Amino acid sequence: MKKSLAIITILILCILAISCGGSFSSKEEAANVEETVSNEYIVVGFSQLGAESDWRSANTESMKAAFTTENGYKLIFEDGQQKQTNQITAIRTFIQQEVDYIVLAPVTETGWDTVLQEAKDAGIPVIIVDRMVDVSDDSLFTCWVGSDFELEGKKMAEWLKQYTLKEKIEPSDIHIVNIQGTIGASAQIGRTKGLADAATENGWDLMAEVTGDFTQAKGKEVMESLLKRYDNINVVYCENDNEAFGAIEAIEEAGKKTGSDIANGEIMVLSFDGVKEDAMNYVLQDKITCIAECNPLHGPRVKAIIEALEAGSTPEKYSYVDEEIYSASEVVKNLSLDGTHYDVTILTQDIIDQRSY
Ligand code: GZL
Ligand code: ZN
Repeated sequence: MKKSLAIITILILCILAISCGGSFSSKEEAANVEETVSNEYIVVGFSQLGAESDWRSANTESMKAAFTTENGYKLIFEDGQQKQTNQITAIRTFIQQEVDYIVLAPVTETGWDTVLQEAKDAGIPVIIVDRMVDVSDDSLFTCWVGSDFELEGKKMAEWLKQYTLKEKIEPSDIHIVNIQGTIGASAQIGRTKGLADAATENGWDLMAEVTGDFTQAKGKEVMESLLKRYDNINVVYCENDNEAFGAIEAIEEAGKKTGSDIANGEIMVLSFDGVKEDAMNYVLQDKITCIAECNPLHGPRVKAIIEALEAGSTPEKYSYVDEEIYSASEVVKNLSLDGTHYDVTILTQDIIDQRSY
């Protein structure tokens, strides 16, 4: 679009110049016109997967705040409503519009090869954000920015293991269900694997894995059916906060209480994301006992990648965002995983107030 925008602008200039008798009435007008020509925008087509969660809203805000006209960008935003077909259509539209860059937040990992090949054939760089794409040829995208989802799952499972050791809870007394995210999304694949491997290793009773599609409504529906199926659930692993909100509603409507005191009949809720206000406030109230953060602020990172590409340099192919683990419980203060040390952030209102999302 940058290219054709410049051509159109120059054409308008010529018409203007001829119609004004070949010159401009004032220096100021010429400067204004000059400004228009130089005011080239980098046009970015962003295919966002949906608006299913607080995390997704924060992610969208971060991208919109980065790609403003003040910063020299024109952002074309398309919401895929959690359907891959909508995202593929959006990418094809961006190609027709001759955008300068395509940014894709893919709903699931597979099924992108054909449309990314079309973008490559059109000479438009593609940057993947958040979840990963599983393509036959990784030259089909230029860069990826996101989270290590399996590490998030491993951190959460390690937190639970430390908790059971400190509280002297037998591994076989952990009766856990997993309300999974959208099946096939990298966040679901990684978080599910992190728990499943730990359950096997530690001897936990992982009774069910059912998708809640990262939404509050589905999370509640799934929790209601799990409570009917099992009378001994004492840990609920939710693959995002919005599912956790739904699960907590179902648990409370069933006359039970969520909290860390599983020895006294409370149902412990574990979750991912950590978007304030609601989720982090739930941790302060011990309605959610532990959250593995998932950082949604990809806007500045993608902007830096585009600026690097514009300057002709080659940014890292894969860049991971840093993420914490939060709990109000003082029982577990740090984790060590594969030789790496992670401090648990013991959550306070001040910490929540200082967070930017
Ligand atoms: C994770 C992201 C997930 C969030 C959910 O990076 O893909 O999708 O954890 C969101 O809240 O729906
Ligand atoms: Zn430390």
